[in-house]
Amino acid sequence: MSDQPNMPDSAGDARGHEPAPHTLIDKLAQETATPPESATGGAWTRALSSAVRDGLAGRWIDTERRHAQAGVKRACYLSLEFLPGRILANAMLAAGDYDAWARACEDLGLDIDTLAEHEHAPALGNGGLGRLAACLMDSLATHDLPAIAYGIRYRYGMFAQRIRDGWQIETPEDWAENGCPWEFFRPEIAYSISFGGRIEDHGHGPRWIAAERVTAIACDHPVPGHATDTVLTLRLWSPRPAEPFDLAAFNRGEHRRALESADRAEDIGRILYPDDSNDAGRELRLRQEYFFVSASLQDILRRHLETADGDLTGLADAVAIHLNDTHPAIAVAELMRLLVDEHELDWDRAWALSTGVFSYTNHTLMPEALESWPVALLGALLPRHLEIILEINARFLDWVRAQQPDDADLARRVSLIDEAGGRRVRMAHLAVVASHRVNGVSALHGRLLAEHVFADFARLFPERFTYVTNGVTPRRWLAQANPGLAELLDARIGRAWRDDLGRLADLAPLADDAGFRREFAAVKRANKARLAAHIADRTGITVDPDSLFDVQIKRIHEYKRQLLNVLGVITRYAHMVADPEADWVPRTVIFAGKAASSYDAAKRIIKLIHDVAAIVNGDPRVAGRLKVVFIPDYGVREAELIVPAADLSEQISTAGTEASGTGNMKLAMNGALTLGTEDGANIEIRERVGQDHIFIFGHDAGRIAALRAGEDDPRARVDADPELADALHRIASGFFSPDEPERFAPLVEALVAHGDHYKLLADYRAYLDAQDSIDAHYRDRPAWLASAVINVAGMGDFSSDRMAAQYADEIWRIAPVRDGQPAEKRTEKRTEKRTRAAL
Ligand code: 26W
Repeated sequence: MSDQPNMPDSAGDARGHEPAPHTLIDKLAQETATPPESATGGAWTRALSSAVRDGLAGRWIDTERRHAQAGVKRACYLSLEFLPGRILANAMLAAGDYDAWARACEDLGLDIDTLAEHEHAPALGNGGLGRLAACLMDSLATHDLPAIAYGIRYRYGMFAQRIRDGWQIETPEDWAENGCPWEFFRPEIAYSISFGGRIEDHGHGPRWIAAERVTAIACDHPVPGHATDTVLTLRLWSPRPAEPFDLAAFNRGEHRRALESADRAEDIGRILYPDDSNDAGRELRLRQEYFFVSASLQDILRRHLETADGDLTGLADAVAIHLNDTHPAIAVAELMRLLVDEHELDWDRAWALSTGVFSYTNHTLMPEALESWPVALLGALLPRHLEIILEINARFLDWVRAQQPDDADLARRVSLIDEAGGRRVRMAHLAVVASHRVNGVSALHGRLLAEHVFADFARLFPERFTYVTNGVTPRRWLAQANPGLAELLDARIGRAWRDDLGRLADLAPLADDAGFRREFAAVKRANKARLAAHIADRTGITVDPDSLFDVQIKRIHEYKRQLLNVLGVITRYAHMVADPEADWVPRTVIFAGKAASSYDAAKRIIKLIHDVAAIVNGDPRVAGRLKVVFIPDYGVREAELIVPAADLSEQISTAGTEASGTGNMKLAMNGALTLGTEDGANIEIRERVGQDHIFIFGHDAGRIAALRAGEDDPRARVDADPELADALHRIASGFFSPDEPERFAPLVEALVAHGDHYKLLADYRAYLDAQDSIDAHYRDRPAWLASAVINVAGMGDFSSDRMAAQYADEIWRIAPVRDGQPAEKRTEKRTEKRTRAAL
């Protein structure tokens, strides 16, 4: 690290620059060559970021040194997505010098919050899975757990969402356009990654003669722990062409062609793939996966060999390698290739090491999201890996047949190759076969994995299957996003909740304290006013901060059922128009979320929300008592504004489809009541906050499965419920889209004519009934506020600190490192153990 510009070359300057106005002025000169009198806000932000970053550098170097000297086992987290959000404020809060920097800024006539707004966050993920990776890293760092995360440095992250005439428009997200002060390119940490070509075997074992090579360069981001010296590394790989361009071709005048191979290399890091997308670009996606996996494993082995005198036998005691979903599953074949072909281990020893190091978290029950690759594509791009996968499969299936000789079909079902309809490699099966732990992300999801998705594997390897319920970091989602509530908590229950969220339980008795409820309500009101101003700024819509803020914020997907919410809004609107004088509870229904660019139904739902909003918001009979808003460009930043202002959190996915959800946790932690199905972590939230403080409705996962198996008749449901028929009719007939009456016909047809796969119609009535109970509860102000307080108090278990501790103890078997020694395992904070032999 010492050869990096702008970093102190000795850890002696560990704390870097102290917060002072003159430091900022110096930094302004060094970073931007601008005098204070002509500096823009952006320039000051660069100066501040640079000063804060300097403070991290020494601790970052020391952490690396401490981990190396302690010789402890380290977790390596492989993830194709990371959504860290803005880093500057978080880094200052972590170091405990936010207030001091704020004062330094103030002395210069600058507002620190305004400066922070200039930061462009790395948006390197689609949704929950990417944000979970960031929350996990925050917790690992805060609790001094030795870990490193690996991913891709996408040049363009998740697309920016614009709304034009109610439709989503995707535009490239150039997050690093103005430079990112938090990244450190390390050209000296570089690996060669091969693609294509053929295998030769001249009697000394197979040799891969690759057709193409790309270099992976490390680009490191610091992940500071809070109130500790630990700073972990997020290492993102950036591709470089082996040759910048073909000079001979260029000199012949073939300028475009001269750049072709360089472009192909750069393409690997060009963009983050949106989820659920089409077949286009699938080869590029596989190239991305292999690129980052190969670089990461080469890095892991190099570091291990450096400290283990070239001996690989202790690998599984030195590293744990975690597959964040199936996206990095090609790592299994790559590690075997490195161990067998490059390091000349025999197959059985290599396989024992592999199953010793790998573990795998699944994040989705959607069959279409379980990746599989055509055998032909994988063989063309990674010929040696295909051979290795086939060898793993042959040995595995031999073993399976010996285990279960009576089940003739079992081998077909568990095979790594799906032979039906074009041969494909099932990446999830590869991950399961090679991992000593396979976990779900909530209790229900863990059970559904073991009973359905991976049922055959759970019978073969019962000891592997477990679950670790997701969690979120209270530092970002409470302390940083909701400073008003954080201050109130500090005053009433002390500061310990920040790294021991279980302490929130101390709040429960205050639910009965009218004075506390008033203070709590004042914080919520201020957050709602802040959001109302943001909504006015972004959408031009005025909303009433005293109305009930009802929010559904997440990726737009049919399984998440934003459309059920819209049906509820339409029915409420019809009721209001029919009886405008009644005493309606004023509501603001807030949506935010992105639709995958190729997902037509999801994009139509966004348009429907806008069309419904235009009619409802403008109807004088409603008189502002129902407003619908869609906040564009949902991401970590928008979530930080919306979450603290929510009264009601809609978590209404079809039971058995949402693996966990983490927005549900963030919202409840900030005092929103949940309106949810018996899905994902909603079930565990109910256990913690109690039946009376949450609104659970609808069919459970078992009933949904039964409906899908044939009992359901969507048309009969519509015929039996005139309000449902009316809501659907309004959508289908063009009531909200007179300019194009057919616009939403496909959405209604999916429900009525094509089997209503996500069972909106089956849950519609129960959803409306639950909404009615919510209105009644909201009218009783003290009761509602008491419920909100009880929700906050009950969220102790949903900290990513608990999640990180479980991964560390039960899956990776790593222990915290402080001051050069592995620390005592901090078991006292653990909640009940959840690993079982079988679920
Ligand atoms: C095409 C590959 C692909 C498929 C799905 C890429 C990305 C995805 C998702 C968007 C994965 C995802 O974010 N899953 C979410 O993970 C969260 C963290 O565990 C869970 O809380 C959510 O329930 C789950 O949807």
